[in-house]
Amino acid sequence: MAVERTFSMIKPEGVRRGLVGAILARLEQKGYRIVALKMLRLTPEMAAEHYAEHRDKPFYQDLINHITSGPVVAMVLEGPGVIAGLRRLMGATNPQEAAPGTIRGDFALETSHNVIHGADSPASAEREIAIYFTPAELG
Ligand code: D4T
Repeated sequence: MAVERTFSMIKPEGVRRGLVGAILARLEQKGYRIVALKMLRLTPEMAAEHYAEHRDKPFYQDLINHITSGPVVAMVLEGPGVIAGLRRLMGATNPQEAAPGTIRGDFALETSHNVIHGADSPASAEREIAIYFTPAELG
């Protein structure tokens, strides 16, 4: 079976605050392989596609405004159990509830600015990878 892979993104405040290196270091130290990596600024169309499942949520417009407010770092990570493992490394969605030692627990305070995204299922991972990367970029 192919090695499991997932999609992750360092959100604009993570880039703005200079946390890219610290966050990538944690992911690599855990043992995950960075298969593809790019910095880009999301268009409103890409943001809408990424967050389609949240279209009807009250926080949707703020989410779109925020995620398009500056460059993000998008990546594909590979490793055994990486989808659930990345979610554990990220910590709870609300950083005030995220355990110390997790990325959100150590680097964030607000749900709207929780510094990192990680796909929550194999289907989401594949859907999100296709928004950001071409097959050729995945080596
Ligand atoms: P992502 O998708 O960014 O990895 O976050 P989670 O998977 O942990 O959380 P989510 O899908 O429920 O939320 C997506 C995104 O919306 C922001 N958000 C969420 C927000 O601004 N206010 C809220 O009340 C919630 C629930 C944060 C993450």
